[in-house]
Amino acid sequence: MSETNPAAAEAAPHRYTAALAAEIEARWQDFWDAEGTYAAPNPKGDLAGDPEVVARPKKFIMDMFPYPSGAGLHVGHPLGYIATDVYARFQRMTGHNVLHTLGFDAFGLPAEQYAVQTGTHPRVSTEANIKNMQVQLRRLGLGHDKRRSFATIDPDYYKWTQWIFLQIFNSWYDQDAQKARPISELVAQFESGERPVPGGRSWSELSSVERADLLSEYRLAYASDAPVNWCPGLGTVLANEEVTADGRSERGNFPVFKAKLRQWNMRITAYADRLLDDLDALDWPEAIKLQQRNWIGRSEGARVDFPIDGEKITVFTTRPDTLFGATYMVLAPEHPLVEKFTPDAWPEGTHEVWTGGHATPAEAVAAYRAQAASKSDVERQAEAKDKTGVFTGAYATNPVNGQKVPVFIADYVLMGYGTGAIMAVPGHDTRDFAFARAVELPIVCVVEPTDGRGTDPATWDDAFVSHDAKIVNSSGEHISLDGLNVTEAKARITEWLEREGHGEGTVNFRLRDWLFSRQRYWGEPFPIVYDEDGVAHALPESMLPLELPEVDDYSPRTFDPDDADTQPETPLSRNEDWVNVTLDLGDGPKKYRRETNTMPNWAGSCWYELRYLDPHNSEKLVDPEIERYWMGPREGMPHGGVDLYVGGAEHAVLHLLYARFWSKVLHDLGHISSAEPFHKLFNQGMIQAYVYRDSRGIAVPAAEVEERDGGYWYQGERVTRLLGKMGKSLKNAVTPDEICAEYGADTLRLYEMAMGPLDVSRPWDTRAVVGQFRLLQRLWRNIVDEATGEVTVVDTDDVDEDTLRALHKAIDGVRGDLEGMRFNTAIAKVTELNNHLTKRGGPLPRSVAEPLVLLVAPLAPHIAEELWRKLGHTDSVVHQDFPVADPAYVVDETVTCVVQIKGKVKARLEVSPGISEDELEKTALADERVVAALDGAGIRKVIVRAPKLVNIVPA
Ligand code: ANZ
Repeated sequence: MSETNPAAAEAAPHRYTAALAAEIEARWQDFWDAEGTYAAPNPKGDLAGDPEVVARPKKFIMDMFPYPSGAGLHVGHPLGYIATDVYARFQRMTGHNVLHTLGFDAFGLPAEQYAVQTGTHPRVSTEANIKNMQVQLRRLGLGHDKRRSFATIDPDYYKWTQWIFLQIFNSWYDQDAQKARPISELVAQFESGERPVPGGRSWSELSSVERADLLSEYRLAYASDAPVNWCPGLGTVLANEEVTADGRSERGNFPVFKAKLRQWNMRITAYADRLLDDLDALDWPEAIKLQQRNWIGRSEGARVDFPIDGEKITVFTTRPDTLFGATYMVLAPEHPLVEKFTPDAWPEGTHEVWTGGHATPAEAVAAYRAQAASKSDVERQAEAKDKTGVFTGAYATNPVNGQKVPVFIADYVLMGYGTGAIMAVPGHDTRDFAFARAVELPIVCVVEPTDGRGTDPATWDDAFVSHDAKIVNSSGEHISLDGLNVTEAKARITEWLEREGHGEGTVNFRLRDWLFSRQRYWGEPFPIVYDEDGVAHALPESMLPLELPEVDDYSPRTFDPDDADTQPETPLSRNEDWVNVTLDLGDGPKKYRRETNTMPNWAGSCWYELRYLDPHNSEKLVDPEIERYWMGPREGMPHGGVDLYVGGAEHAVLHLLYARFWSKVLHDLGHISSAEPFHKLFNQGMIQAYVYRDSRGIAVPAAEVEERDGGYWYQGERVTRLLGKMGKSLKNAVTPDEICAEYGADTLRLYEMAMGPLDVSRPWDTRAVVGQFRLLQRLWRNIVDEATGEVTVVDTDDVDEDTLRALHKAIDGVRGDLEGMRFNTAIAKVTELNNHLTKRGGPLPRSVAEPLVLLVAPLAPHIAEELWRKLGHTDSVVHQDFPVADPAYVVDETVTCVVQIKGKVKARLEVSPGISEDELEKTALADERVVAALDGAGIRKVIVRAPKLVNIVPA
């Protein structure tokens, strides 16, 4: 493949071979490191640098940082890193101060699991993995500012993760101001009486525990006993975002149960509206915005109170317009009011299907609750028709018409959504319809069907669901909605409910608070201690970082994956010396117990962009001036943020939502000027690979498969080929190291960028890599004499017109393509130019060779640096100006086409030499002189000789 023929090597000792590429690449990588070529200066601080560079426009370009796994990289991993590197290099060459670096996201489950399996400390294996990855990445020639790199496990870094946690803990969301404020300001409001203390007592009358409990209702980070996702198989609780649609753990695929456990939460729901609204101004793929919108799930509707025994049940509905059709109510089985309203005996004449055969309502409720507890939320919400439930024996009153409606419990209503109670409108809600049919409840039509089924629900097979129809059967003593459309009726009834005190318009969100504790060792410890009353206290900043203790047993306690009744145990709790401490938190030494949960692995990636800006600052997480310089709001970026963030689409609702939330809190508290972390987001595609399987379906080593006779063969046996993921388990992983050894990093970079548009997934094909190697060989040969190693360019102003056109068109095209991240078409244009020059032959004029090298520089930086120096330059190619096309050579050259009618010249047209016959005919017939000359006469025949002649024969 690469040059191994000894005779050829002797004839051309300076040919671009893999060996030469390796030598060039290692040499320039060392040089760049030594010179700090990619250092991006800050306006101030320890990374302050050349004010002239700082005065330029800036670009902050970022990758989703890697998790340092033990398997190392395959060629799929660096796709995005190469792309951002090409883009960053182009930006440097177009006059920007570019910040581009890469850190490591190094806390989390895999390191811990690996550590448990092998008995090595997670820090040891993680640091080894980081080293290994750094070697692999360095080999690719990525232009990172290494002074700014860090790992999330560095105590200097997680000190600030803990500090941010405390900022969140020590703040509350002021609904009036629509922003987070310090909790001390809330305390002041309670103290002064400006804000009444619920329950009627004054702040000074509350005990420390009562005060802590009250503040906990407001804090943006708070501990609560709400039901959480407990995964015995992993031994930890999980955030909603980490649970799959079928109620299992995203990692490990274990069952997840709802359990009541005291856990830390982040009040992300306070930001639901802003998280939605601010999406609009972000330059993100629409698909990701949509996923976030759906996850946040804003529903407009109303809360309606149904009186019952002098109290009320409040429901959330998106369809208050259907209130006249509410013929029963359903509470979630766990709803706290169920016991309260359940009577001792069934009311007279209660239907058998309503009681489920139980002797008393209490018995029916208990039996049903037990059954519901064993199902996941997803199972409960499944579209299957068999909706189950039982009557509680209680009746409430529909406020709009005074009708008594029976109250049921049914598991299709979830406790965690809305108010955990619904008004059931079986005529117009499919789930309610199914349930009403199953237990013989009345169904009323209040929205006139537009599909011809008529208004008698007895004849229907399903609910009639429409937002665009007329309201009927909805007149009462106090209000009538009849004849209104759905939207008008919603407005009218909401206004009535509010006026009469029966409810109010409201917005409900699907988003839940973010469960923030994990029962793991390998994560950031919480900077929280508990006093003897169990009240949580923040550690003062001076005690940060709170380092992870060195322990012997860091393994999580896992359980039978199916045993929902287990309880998590935190590894840190086994370490009594660390857990029990005497601290002086300002009021003298006292005994405390440390929080023993750790933070989820998302914490470290929630704010890392900020630390890249000012990585060594020991006073602040980031200096405000430096943050404003790199990330502050500016034209077109009203919330500020990173200029370009590239990574996989799988992070749509986890990392990207959490990071946005933390940015907003830090922004509200005045620590940063940006209110969004990432202004532009780009999702790269995946590099896929062929998976070859034998007749048993077992993957065979892809590298050893032969293609012949239209089939694929492995050790004499025919195998099948399918496109799949790349990885060790499928025996098709190709490492960047292999490709670098075979051809060099520049070839690998070009190949990955040339495979297709960056956002599209593409199959890897090792055999095709050589094509890009040949391009670099021809480029080299166009500038360097392979026998002597000397450059062959000549200093002359005399350049042929064809070459000037080819050059300037390439400059123009490549510039646009690199700016637009169309790296594949940029490479096609470089190839076309290079082919033109190869065909042209002869020594290249310097005025052509130099821009050619500059065009290549962002894509294949090592060979470009080498050629640039060979061309006599003493400064790096990295900071040269990218060439600018001369427009005179970019516009297409034209030829004159003569248009004749009956042999007489009527017009002359300037057209492109490559114009098609069809297009030329159309252009000629549309020309106004031709139209005038024809004067409405029909056409018998048109003879076209592109590009020079059109002859029209009128009818
Ligand atoms: C009456 C009604 C009539 C409803 C109708 C729908 C159609 P989204 O859009 O997802 O917000 N609902 C409310 N809380 C619920 C809970 N905890 N568990 C299950 N279902 C619940 O859905 C809101 C609608 O879902 C609400 O509007 C309520 O049913 C139901 F023709 O109220 B509706």
